[in-house]
Amino acid sequence: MTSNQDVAQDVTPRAATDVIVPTAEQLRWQQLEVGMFFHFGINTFHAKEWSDGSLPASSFDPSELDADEWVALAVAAGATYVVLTAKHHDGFCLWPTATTDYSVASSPWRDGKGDVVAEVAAACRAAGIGLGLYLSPWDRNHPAYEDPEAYADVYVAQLTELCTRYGPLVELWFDGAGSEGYSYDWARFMEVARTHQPQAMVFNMGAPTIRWVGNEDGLASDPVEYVVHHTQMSNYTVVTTQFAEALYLPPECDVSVRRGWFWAQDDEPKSLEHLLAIYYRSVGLGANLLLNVPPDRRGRIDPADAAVVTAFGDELRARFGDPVAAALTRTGETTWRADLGDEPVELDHVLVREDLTAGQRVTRHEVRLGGSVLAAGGTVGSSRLHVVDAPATRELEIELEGPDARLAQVLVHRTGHRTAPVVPEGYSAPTDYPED
Ligand code: FUL
Repeated sequence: MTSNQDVAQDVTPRAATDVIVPTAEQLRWQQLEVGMFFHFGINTFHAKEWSDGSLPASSFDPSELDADEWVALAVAAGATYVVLTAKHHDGFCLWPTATTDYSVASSPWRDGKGDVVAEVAAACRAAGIGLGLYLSPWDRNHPAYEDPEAYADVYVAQLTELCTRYGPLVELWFDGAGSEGYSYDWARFMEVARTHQPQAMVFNMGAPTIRWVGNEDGLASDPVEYVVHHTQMSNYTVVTTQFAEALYLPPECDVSVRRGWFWAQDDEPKSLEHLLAIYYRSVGLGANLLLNVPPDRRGRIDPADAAVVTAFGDELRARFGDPVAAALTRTGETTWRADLGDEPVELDHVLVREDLTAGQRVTRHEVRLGGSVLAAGGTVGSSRLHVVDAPATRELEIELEGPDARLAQVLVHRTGHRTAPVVPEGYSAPTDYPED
């Protein structure tokens, strides 16, 4: 038996009594499964991961920006939403904002009349996928940042512009990096989100509805707890945010297709095997995956990135695009029979989904065939993928432990692969501050 249950423990244990019911919006977001992150901004033009807000706006000049191409790649990868860095830590705004001159309006791109956020929003609308926006709280350019009260006005204005100009948003991404020790007026920021984008998920800060998984490798680990008492702040600190009470916060696993979040000439994409391993360890463990693909200085997708990300989407469709759905019958307090039809079905993967409408309840589970255990693990959540070594069969047995645990769906796949893809030995995303 090969399975993905033997991965490291998550850091956020919950009490057995913490069953919290998710909102309909949270459940909808969990079904989105894969998103695509686009890191694009002033850094793109200087091969930098972070910059301090002093790089000239005049250097932002993509020659062939094509948001339709970005979004087409997201669709090819199987993503159902995108998240764009509207403003990274350097403070450079990709939309013409009234709050600062440090924006596309001061750049030569489209004669200072362009709006990257609008172009990406239009491309998403045309492709029928969701849009999320990243607005860094940490702002290294705006003079008001030194004064939290004055900066709150700026941030409220920026968030209001983003929440009112570009249609419905799937997600508002609040990155904790660089914000240790700073006191933001989250009550005001959340009021903006609630007023203008009540359905949008709030990532990790303020009054969050989804959380950061706790690393930038794109990897969740079993158990994947949706109910937690704290979130972790960023990859560069051990600081956490504690909540007075437990919250239902399903995790999102963010990872870049390259080492860097922004495009740089000398960087290169991860292998197909590595991307598949990330998928198995994120979506396959019941977490969303947010895969970053950084547009280059032309404002186009680097062909090397496009090739591997397209291959990733193709491979996912080849493996999981034609499942056999089991008919489920409850056979006991904790057991279900999963009928696969009249003829024996060949299979090498089993996907189990928990019914989360009354909260996350499964703490342990097994997939069995004729009494022998094919796969076992802790949480199931929105989707739990197991690689199994099994003969063709007409039925499986599923056991779910946990208070009033409920089964939603069982799918079996014949992918031709009987081992899970693996992350290259020793790979992990940087945890030191990048150089300015
Ligand atoms: C980090 C940031 O510092 C990186 O630049 C990137 O935006 C990543 C998603 O989050 O913490």
